[in-house]
Amino acid sequence: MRLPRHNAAFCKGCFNGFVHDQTLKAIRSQQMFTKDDRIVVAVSGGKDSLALWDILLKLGYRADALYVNLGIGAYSESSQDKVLHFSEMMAAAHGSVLHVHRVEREEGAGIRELAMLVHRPTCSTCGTIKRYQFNQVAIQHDYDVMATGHNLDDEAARLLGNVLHWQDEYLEKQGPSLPASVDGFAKKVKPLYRLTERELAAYCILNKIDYVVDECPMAQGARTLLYKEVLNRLETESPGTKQVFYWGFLEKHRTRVMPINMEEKDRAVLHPCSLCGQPTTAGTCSYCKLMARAKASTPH
Ligand code: Q46
Ligand code: ZN
Repeated sequence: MRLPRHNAAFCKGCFNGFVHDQTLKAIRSQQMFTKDDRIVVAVSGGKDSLALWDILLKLGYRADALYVNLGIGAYSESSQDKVLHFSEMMAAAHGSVLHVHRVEREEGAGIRELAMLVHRPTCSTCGTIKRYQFNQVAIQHDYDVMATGHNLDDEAARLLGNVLHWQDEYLEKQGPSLPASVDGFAKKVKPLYRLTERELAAYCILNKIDYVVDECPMAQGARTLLYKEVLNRLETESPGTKQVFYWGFLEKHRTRVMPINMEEKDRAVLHPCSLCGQPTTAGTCSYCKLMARAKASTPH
């Protein structure tokens, strides 16, 4: 496996060592969690999240997982199959638990139907529901931290989007470790931010992790895909561009006092939702509002 950005090439054993080292470096340098913490990994059936679950278990961390079935036809069924297969073959041997949440069963309709009922884009409806469910499982089952499989490509593309539109508020909050700002909000971390999509796909293939290759059908045409293409083009011409861009941002970010101020700002404005108790800036949280609107629009 050639890694031009590190000016190196690895055999299978050394490549696995490289992936594990990069993950450990991320966990330790950002103080994400320790061996005593209980972690819940957000798995989708894709390469990144399954690789993350695998890596954390092999490194000896206490990692369970949550899969949210969005009810998007064949895509959701095949991604759930991959998650169940990994859980039975690998995670169970480590005593790791998989939680499954089915949107159709719990929220009464699939993500596309819910989005139509509330007249909102599917991805924003999906984001609200996933954030809510992950946070709820983390709190209910007493997990210390929630981990997602976002990789270097995801984070660099997101940074590019935020910079292009000068979205200061998002730039302030972008980072691989978001503290639990108030009681009722789980700490969120991204331990794969030092690894690229290509490296994680290779890790899955080398370690026989079967993952769903197709992107979610709703992602087609998303801006992020365009930003990834542009960054890949730059990376081909000049290896290391993505890491210089994103890691450089983190380095500059670290030297500012922003994260502490953000935490204080969040503490000041968040309080429990009047219906479900999860933290919100309004009287009722966005999940409860969304579900109330969906219910009101459902034909009787
Ligand atoms: S938001 Fe949109 Fe993704 Fe949800 S509906 Fe699919 S593409 S999965 S990260
Ligand atoms: Zn609520």
